[in-house]
Parts: sequence; structure tokens; C-alpha cells
Amino acid sequence: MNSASIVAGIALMVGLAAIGGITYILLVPPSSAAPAGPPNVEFEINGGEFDSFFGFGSPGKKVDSPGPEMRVKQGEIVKIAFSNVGQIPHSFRVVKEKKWDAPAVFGAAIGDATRPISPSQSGTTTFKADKGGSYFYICTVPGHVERGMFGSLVVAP
Ligand SMILES: [Cu+2]
Repeated sequence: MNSASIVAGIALMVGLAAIGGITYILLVPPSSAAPAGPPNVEFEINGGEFDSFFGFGSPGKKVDSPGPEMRVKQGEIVKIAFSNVGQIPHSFRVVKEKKWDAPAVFGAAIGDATRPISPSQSGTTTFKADKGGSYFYICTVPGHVERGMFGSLVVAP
């Protein structure tokens, strides 16, 4: 083996290691801080369509707009289970601004615009409501907020 082929071999290995590292970064999602301890309060919420609108509703009730208000106390660990009872994909996210691409507050999100929850599927999120204030929960699929898919979440200080 001449030195040129050794250099080529090393370059190839370095290249493969770099690709492996990038692939690892792309495939392994960053771990979100899991709140310590069991939830203090739990909600179940459905999302779906009604008439020509989209909305949220408590289990056993029709989805509506706005969805039912959720109230928690600051510092509580909140668990939310979201079920898609509709015919098209939906998602759940707590936000400060009622916009489909607003960032998640408290890291509270179930599905997103590119990977929403499919019909008949469900998911959960557990988070610490560590800042008091008025928030919204929304569906992040573009266009769904405008068709009514939101509700309010109040974190009482
Ligand atoms: Cu939706």
C-alpha cells in the first residue's frame, strides 16, 4: 500500500465518521427536561372537526371552538393526553401567541406541523407550569387555528 492510498483510506474513514456523527445528531432528538415527580393534575382533551370548523373537546363531549378552558396552579406538574377523534391529522401545543408556528411554552407539545397525530391516535405531554399567566393551547397544523382549533390554559400564580 503506498502512502497515497493510506491517505485516501484515512480521508474516507474520517468522512464516514463525520457522516455518522451528523446522522446521529439528525436522528436522535434532544432530550427535553422531564419534570421531576408525578403529575399534580391531568387533562384529557380530544381534537377534531365539526361542521366546517376544527376544535377541541373534553372526553364524551363534542369538539367545539374555543375548546374547554384548562386551569392549573403555577408550579404544578401537568399531564395532558391528547386524542385525535377527527378524520385528519391534528396536534397539541401550549403557546403564548395563538399562531400555528408559535414556539411551545413549558415544552408542552404533542405532535407538530410536520409530524401531527393521525386520526384515532393519541399522545401525552407532561410539563411543569412554572410561570403564571394566560396561554393558549392550539393545533399546529397550518390553517387549523384559523378554523377554531384553540383553547385557553390559565396558570394561576
Ligand atoms: Cu388540527
